Amino acid sequence: MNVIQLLFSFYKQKYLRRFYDLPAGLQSRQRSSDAFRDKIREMQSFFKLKVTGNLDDNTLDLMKQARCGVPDIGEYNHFPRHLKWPNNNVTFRILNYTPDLKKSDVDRAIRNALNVWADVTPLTFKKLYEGNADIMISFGSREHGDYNPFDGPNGLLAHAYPPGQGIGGDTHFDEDEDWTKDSSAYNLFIVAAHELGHALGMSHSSDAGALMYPVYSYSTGYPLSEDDIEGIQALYGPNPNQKRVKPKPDAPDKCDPMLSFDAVTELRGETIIFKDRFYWRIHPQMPEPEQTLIKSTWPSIPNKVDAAYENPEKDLVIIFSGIRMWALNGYNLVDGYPKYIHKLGLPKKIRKVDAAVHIRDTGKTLIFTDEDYWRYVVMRFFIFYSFILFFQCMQSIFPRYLYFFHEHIQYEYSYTSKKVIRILRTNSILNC
Ligand SMILES: [Ca+2]
Ligand SMILES: [Ca+2]
Ligand SMILES: [Ca+2]
Ligand SMILES: [Zn+2]
Ligand SMILES: [Zn+2]
Repeated sequence: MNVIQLLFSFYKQKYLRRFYDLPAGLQSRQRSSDAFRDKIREMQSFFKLKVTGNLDDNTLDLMKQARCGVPDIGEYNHFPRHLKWPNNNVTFRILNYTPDLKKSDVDRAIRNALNVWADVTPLTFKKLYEGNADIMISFGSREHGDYNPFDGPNGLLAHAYPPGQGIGGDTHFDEDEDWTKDSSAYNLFIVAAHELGHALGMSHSSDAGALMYPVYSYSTGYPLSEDDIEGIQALYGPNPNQKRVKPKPDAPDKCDPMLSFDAVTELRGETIIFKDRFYWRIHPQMPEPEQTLIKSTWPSIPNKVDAAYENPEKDLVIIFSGIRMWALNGYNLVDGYPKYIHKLGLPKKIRKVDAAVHIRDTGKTLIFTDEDYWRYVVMRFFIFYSFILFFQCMQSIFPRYLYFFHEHIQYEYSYTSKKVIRILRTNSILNC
């Protein structure tokens, strides 16, 4: 083991100790490695990864993501579960401010984050400027007074304590992060809404679409999912004023018979399927498709992908959303993007791409738009079959076939014989 491997091994143990209560300093080597593997399994099952007990790439990738400092396993939380504030009028106080933002931006982020929860419950929040409030909010770095230190930039972003006396409800943000009101670094409103969920008694959710999912991701719009709303209403009941909120759509169910896709592409032998804020990754060696939030892998790509294709000769995947496109090399974003789709020579009136595919045999890329179907050959376009207008999405898995996905049906099209040879359900590609 070299120094880097050794440091990394310490880091992984720390992660499992912090979030999965891996006991520190067990005597026997055998027992300690068994405990380590058990905790890896617990973590893999929480995050719905394949449960192997091994630190595979997916597990390691997750460990590197920025997240909340509260443990994932409720029973191992330092406090009993299902704590709540005894009355619905909760007080809060902002003890200090981050220099990263204007004071008024911090006030607004905290107020909006509290409103997210007030919208769906009978809770009201009163701001105090002195004395002791139920929820004391502060920014600090490293050891900041609760023997629960932060870790410098990235990694842990914030933590909060469940309702109760003293430190209960208190919410701390890591000042070593760069706090923003947009997506350029960590968005204070989103992190605050998550942490204040803990301060009201919520534990972590393993639903990647929930606000209470422990890993940070940026999104716009109302941040609660159905899962979050059920959780908070189980504690406090619904809002008697019937404030109508539109929850974020839940993570799509891969076996929903009516499932349709937004976009499909290959990526170095894997298949990537975009749907809403999520994508599935299908690897030939993995029995189960893996579902991840788009934002947690590519924070700058919008939550709605219109089309995508792989150009294997250039080892690039092009992703379209609205009038812009992004390029990936492997899972990494390529510098110099996003670019406008009109750079491809599309007419200015085209505001989005419906589907795109690259045909390996010919080295040509086909781009579909609302009104027309284009074949793109080094800045030249010409009209192709008109029936394809209706198909939202397509891909080629095997060199001889194209798969046209239209709503919940897929058509297997042989472009050597130029006809549809099989009709399948869209989600058959997801093992359903
Ligand atoms: Ca308190
Ligand atoms: Ca940190
Ligand atoms: Ca800072
Ligand atoms: Zn959390
Ligand atoms: Zn703290």
